[in-house]
Amino acid sequence: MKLYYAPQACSLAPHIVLRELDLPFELVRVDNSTKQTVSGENFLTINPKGYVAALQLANGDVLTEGPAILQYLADLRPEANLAPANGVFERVRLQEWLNFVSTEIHGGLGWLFNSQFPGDVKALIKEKLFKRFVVLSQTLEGQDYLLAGGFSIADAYLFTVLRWARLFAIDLDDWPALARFQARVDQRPSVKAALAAELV
Ligand SMILES: N[C@@H](CCC(=O)N[C@@H](CS)C(=O)NCC(=O)O)C(=O)O
Repeated sequence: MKLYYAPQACSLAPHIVLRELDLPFELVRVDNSTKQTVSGENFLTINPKGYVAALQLANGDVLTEGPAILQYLADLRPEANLAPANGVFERVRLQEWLNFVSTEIHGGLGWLFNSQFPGDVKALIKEKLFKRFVVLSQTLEGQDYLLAGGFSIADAYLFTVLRWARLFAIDLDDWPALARFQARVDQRPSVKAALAAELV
């Protein structure tokens, strides 16, 4: 498998999960401003949507959209328990979190990268985002991870996008359960290895 990624982008989540699962993979760095891979390939021929993450499978198929990629990977090694089995209620709970992280947290923080948005618009975005942080805190005050059963792909995703908070002068210490969550996930060997690999 090939994971098309950009350093510190949302593609870090499937990168962490590939390492959690100890699956063989190749990392292909994409320059998001030029849409070229490190070897000069036109990334738009891989993913016409033009964004990471994209996962190319051995048969050439390309899978996009973080929550889909994460679930595909987790199901390759069900024994690692990064996702409850399909067909049980907890899987739907996982999907509920994946969607929340995608639309409310990834989406919210993602808007803040837009340099064309004026300060007052960004303030409104932050106001909404902080309400979502309260929702996350309510769960993470009572348990270490989003699912009661332990670390899952949703945590890899949440950790990835919450890392961007500091870029926008958002101090996660204002939500202590979130700061503790970040510190906890940051300690995982898969996370350390993925971050180190992306800095190269
Ligand atoms: N809906 C996509 C969004 C992916 C996304 O936002 N990727 C960002 C990096 S975090 C990106 O590559 N942006 C570049 C662009 O849109 O040109 C997903 O959930 O995977």
